[in-house]
Amino acid sequence: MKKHVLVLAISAMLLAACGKKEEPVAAPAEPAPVAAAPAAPAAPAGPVYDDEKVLNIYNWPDYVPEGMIAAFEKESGIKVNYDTFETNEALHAKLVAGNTGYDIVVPGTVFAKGQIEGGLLQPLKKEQMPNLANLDPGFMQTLVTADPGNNHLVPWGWGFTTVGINKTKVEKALGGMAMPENAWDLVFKPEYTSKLKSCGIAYLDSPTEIIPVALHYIGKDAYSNDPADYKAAGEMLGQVRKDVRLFSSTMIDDIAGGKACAVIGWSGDINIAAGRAKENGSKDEIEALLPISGALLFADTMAVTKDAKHPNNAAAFIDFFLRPENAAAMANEMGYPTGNKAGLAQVKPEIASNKTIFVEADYFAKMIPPSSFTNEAREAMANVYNGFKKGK
Ligand code: SPD
Repeated sequence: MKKHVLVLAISAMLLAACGKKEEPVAAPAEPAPVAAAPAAPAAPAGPVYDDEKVLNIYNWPDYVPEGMIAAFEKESGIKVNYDTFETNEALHAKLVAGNTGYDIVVPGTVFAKGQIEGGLLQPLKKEQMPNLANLDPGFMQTLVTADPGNNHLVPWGWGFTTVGINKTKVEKALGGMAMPENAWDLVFKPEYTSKLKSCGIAYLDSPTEIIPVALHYIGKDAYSNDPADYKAAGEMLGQVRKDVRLFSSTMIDDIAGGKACAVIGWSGDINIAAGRAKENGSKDEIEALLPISGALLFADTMAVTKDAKHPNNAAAFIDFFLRPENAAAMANEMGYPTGNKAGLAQVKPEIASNKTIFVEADYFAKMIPPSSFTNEAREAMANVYNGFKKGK
């Protein structure tokens, strides 16, 4: 089936991401043995809950289907406190500081590898998660580089960082000028940005979102550790700084409401903006693009913090999320697939055929697979990014 081919395609691409050395955040842990498959050990008769019926979740904004948390609360009697963070950097800083107060967090794998090695996340209670069996083993294999043995991470959603446009507004702002062959030109090339600044350019507000795509645009490794590469990326970005109107990691309403016509954003969020604009009566066409030179893949994953106060409630929620209907809702409502094979049958046909949600195998060949960042690389990227943002 086509969707299965797609899961395999992302598996292959993500597997290709293996091998980057990651600096541990704190004390390095012994490498865990690699599990053959994500299958769970024999499950207890039903969910196990902690005495205190509370669960504290820290996730990205606009990333949970409507009613999912309420459905879990109703079924389990657990009160969920659901907070959001806007960047991997923000979550990482909280984890490093410790005492987060959160039970479940949702780091991208590019950060999770170091967080596991640093002992910031605890092993999953797999025996309490029978629905782990719903996950695609090929997809789970792609997470092994970050999480040996699949012992800490359960996929929440995956997608890609790309260029999103309000086509109607972009065409108008470009006047007679043709759309570029490479969509990244729209946000990185002064020839285009100087025109699109009139309808608004928005960038995600994080060094590890912007510097990798900028590096890729100038022909460098998106996950380079070379300071000279960062300098070159900073110089390229410096040329378009004056044309960037907004820095935001919650830009759905900015796109849908007309504050931005060209963005560096996340695939699912751009699709949500397209739907929201329509709901609001706009006739403008909003699209997530598939740049000819590729887009940056990411996978966000649930993990339990090392000092979680409600680890059993966390396991119960993770297992609940892994039900096929919840996985399908992530794709149907949020525009992000989850790597849950059992949920594919419930994905709506119009979502399954959307090539910016379930990307076709041939485009995957162009995608930039996830890797991970060393502490030094993150610091150097932050310096370049902050200088760029300040216009220095
Ligand atoms: N609406 C939020 C989507 C979450 C995206 N996470 C992206 C991480 C990319 N590095």
